This record gives sequence, C-alpha cells and structure tokens, in this order.
Amino acid sequence: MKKKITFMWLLLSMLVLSGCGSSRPVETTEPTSENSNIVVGFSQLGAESDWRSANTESMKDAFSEAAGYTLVFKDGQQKQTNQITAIRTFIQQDVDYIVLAPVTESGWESVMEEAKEAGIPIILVDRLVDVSDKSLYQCWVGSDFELEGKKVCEWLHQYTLQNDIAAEDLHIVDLQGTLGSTAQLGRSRGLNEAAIEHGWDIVALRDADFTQEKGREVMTSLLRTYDNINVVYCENDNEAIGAIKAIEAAGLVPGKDIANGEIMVLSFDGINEEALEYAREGKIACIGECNPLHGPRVEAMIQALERGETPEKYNYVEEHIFSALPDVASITVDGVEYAVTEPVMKEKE
Ligand code: GZL
Repeated sequence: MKKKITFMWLLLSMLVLSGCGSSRPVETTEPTSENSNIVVGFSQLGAESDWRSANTESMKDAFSEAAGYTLVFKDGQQKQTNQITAIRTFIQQDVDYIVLAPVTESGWESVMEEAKEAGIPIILVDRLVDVSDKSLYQCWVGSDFELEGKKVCEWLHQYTLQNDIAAEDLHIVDLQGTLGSTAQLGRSRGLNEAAIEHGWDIVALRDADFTQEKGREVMTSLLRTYDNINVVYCENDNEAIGAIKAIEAAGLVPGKDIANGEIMVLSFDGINEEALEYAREGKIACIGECNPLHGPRVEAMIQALERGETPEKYNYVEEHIFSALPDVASITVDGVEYAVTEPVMKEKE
C-alpha cells in the first residue's frame, strides 16, 4: 500500500493550505505517477549460477517502472549477513513489500519479525526459511526440490533397468549445492532415499556450492581419491560443467556407457546453454528442470495483496525432465507420469 506517500501529500497540502508555503492554495492532488509506484525491496541471494541470473532477470522484468513498480535490488553475494542488512535497509526505506530469496533456511526469525513489526509483508521466492511462525511471510513460490531429485533418480533407475546394469554396480558421488539451502536439502534427500530403495552405493558427498569452479575442484579431488566412481549427481548445471572439465582433465569420459568405464553425469536446472548442449550430446545424461521464472508469479501475488486478497501460501512452478538419451521415454514419480523431453531452455512467459 502506498500509505506513506499519500500521507506525505496530505501533510504537504495541509502545510501549503495553512499558509506555511506559497500564498496560492494548492489543490491536494493524487500523487503523480512516479510517486504512485509500488516499492518492492528484493534481497536476491547472489549471482552464483545461470539459474540465479535468470531468476534475477525474471524479477527485474516483472517489477519494472513501466509496470508501476520501483524495484530496490540488493545482491547478497551468497552471504546471509548481507541479506539481513538488505532487509533492514528496506525496513528503514519503508518499502511496500520485501521479496526474499534466502540463501539458506535457518537464521531469519528476528529480521523477519522486524519487518512484520514495521508492517511490511515478506514474500519468499525459490528457497524456504525455517521459522516456527509461518505468518512471518505472506507466501512463497518455488520448486519441489525433493521431487526434482526423485525424478532424476527415477530416470537413472529406469536407465539401469533398460541397460541391465545391476543397482550395486552404481557408485555415485553427490556434488551438493549450498549446504542448508532448500534446493540442496531436497535434491540430496531425493538421491539418498533412491539409493536406499534401490541399493545404490553413495561413494561420497561433497559441498560444491552450486558453482562451476567448486564443481571442478571437488570432482578433481574425488577422482584422485576414488577409482570406482561411475555416476556423478550434480545439484546444478554449473557444478556439472565443472565436473565434466575435471573428468576430461583426468583422461576419463563423461557419458552413458557406465559398463565400459564412462562416468554418467546427472544435473539440475536446464538454464545454462552449455549444459543443455552437453545434454543434447549425451555428456550430461539427464537434467531435472528447475524453473527460475518467478517474476510474473510474485507480481501477481503483490497485485492480489494490493486488492486485499490472500494468495495461496505455497506455490509450485511447473518443471520437466530432460534427456537426449532414448532409453527412458517417461518416468512415474508419486503416481504422476512425466514425459522425458528434449533439453531445451524454458521460454519466458
Ligand atoms: C533452485 C536454486 C538453485 C539452483 C542453482 O531453485 O535455489 O540455486 O538450482 C542456484 O543453480 O544456484
């Protein structure tokens, strides 16, 4: 709500009309267009991946001046302290709404209570926060990360069935995303539960922080430590690109022919064009799509709140599963069938 701007105009008009300003009476007019914008403070967690850049672009497109918004954007550079500082700045600026893409789930309670006391609604995007009082945020839009993990693991399971690969012959390393983030927790859980169900060997888990450099560095170290790795589960495309560089630098081959020494690369996102090309080539066997286009959905939530409506609390975006390998045409997870489709980037809506 543009509570403060209206008040300022009213105060100014009263001052002028009472003769504290020019002698000519000034009609109280509606705030001019530049004063009627809805002010949105957006605390983005960082710029660590192509997914993140696409998410930022989607938000900036949705909250344009032309659409009636003033967007105050703060990049947290993957540090929660920066995001907390950003939120406190938004409170001081008395923005109309705060949008938060939290880097990890814990540690948000007090700053979100400060926003609530200031009467500023918070909308969460992408990852979630672990707070006991769910009224600290109005609503959330993002992905079901555990479902993403289940889908990629079901694809792997079906691939092994189609190619007579025994479950116990899979030796998997998990290049995890930023530890404690909802995306990492869900994708790691999806793999862990599938490994227990099917009897896969999880050789090692390492934090690769959703970045290409960490993916390369961690995979290099793992290849020096273990000689039986034949599947690498990368929790985003940037890690997968780094892992592929490490595999090839070690003189090994990223591919689908596990039985003959190739290392199968699995990934998530489907935003990075290089990763999509790798998927089309078969260097990445399967990508669990993660949709970054939250901008229009968050904008619709703010419009609903402006109308005094209550948006759905949790809003999931639609996502597919990509592979260029012909072995698995579709998968079924939790009773829902998903067609496996060609690796193509999601079009902006
Ligand atoms: C997922 C998002 C993850 C992406 C990564 O919604 O939180 O963070 O999968 C990004 O690419 O860094």
